[in-house]
Amino acid sequence: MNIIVTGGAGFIGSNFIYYMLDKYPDYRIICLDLLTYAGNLKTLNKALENPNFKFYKCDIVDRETVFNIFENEKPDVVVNFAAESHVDRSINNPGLFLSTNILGTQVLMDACRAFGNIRFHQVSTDEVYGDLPLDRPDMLFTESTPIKTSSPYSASKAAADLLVQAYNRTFGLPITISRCSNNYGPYQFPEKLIPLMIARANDNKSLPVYGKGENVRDWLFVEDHNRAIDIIIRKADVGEVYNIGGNQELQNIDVVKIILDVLNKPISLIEFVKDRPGHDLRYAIDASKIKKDLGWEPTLDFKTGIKKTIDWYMNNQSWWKEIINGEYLNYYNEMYGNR
Ligand code: NAD
Ligand code: TDX
Repeated sequence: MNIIVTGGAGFIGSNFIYYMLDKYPDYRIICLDLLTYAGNLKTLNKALENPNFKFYKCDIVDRETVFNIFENEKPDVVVNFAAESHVDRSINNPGLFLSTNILGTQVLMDACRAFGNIRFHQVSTDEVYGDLPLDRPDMLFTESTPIKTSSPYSASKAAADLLVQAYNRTFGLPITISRCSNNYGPYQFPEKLIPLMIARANDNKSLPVYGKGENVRDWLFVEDHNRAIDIIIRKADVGEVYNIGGNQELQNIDVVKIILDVLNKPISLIEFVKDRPGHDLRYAIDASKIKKDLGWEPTLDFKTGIKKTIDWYMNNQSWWKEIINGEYLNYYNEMYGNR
């Protein structure tokens, strides 16, 4: 089996590559990644030593290069992780999100059509459903919840998600889609809530919590997400859409307090800052369809997963410190300078 993994130098994609190389020693994994600010080739150092792994620095929007790679590599399956993925950046620069997330997905699906109707898996997100009220714990996103987005990021992911469904209906492309809740774990870029708070708390810096910290996210350990994708690409029927969630809903303020507690740092590091515009209130997933059809369930609760994650960040400080010493510093001032 030859699998093209796009966005494999980023957080979830790199974890997926290691998961697959470990589980299927005879599979070939071909990674396409543009190495934007969020992609880090160092993350793939160990994979690069494996003869069954190949890396191409490639923009998924670049049709000619993508088609050449497909022609040479003859993939059986494509898993599309590549995306601009940070909501705050999409508020500052929506155009890039529309290009990568929508047009890049189109180019990849055109290549799948051109080289033999290759199976295509789209890594979508629960953010396509918009948000749920804070005072209705009974409400959950199901796969038939209407698409209703809040940020340029989620709108671009929703457009891609719909385009993938359209390619199935119009052209018969064999697709599947997964819509997952918030991931955490090793190799997450320290601009997202959990790694940002771990890195800053470790350095005794203030922890910027948006608004009152009341917003709720459902947290899933990254390996549980990748195990679900593996099951979907091997077992799911063509055309199916699956929600994936951890069933671990927490308010942001509680996530930050747990991190402070594990790191033995004072609560006084928390600083409430101006809220994110259009900030989604609550995400919560009904993942009963994937359990019923494919037998997938999350294995790690948040308490266990966050300890593993904090251990990883403490044992791999050079990975995130090198990021923070680079472009990240300018980015941080751009985002938080006026808050
Ligand atoms: P990430 O930002 O860590 O990684 C994205 C990767 O895509 C990077 O390596 C980057 O270099 C690459 N990339 C960006 N633009 C590209 C382009 N034009 N061509 C080729 N490569 C490009 O993101 P992540 O958190 O790992 O998310 C991966 C996917 O999962 C995304 O599609 C995201 O929407 C989705 N998702 C993420 C979460 C989450 O909690 N992180 C939850 C649900 C869904
Ligand atoms: O500094 C911060 N302070 C803060 O309070 C940051 C970076 C975030 N937050 C809040 C905003 C959110 O309510 O924490 C929550 C999580 O924020 P992010 O880590 O930016 O994630 P989110 O906006 O929930 O989106 C994530 O989950 C869905 C991923 O980034 C998306 O790619 C995925 O689709």
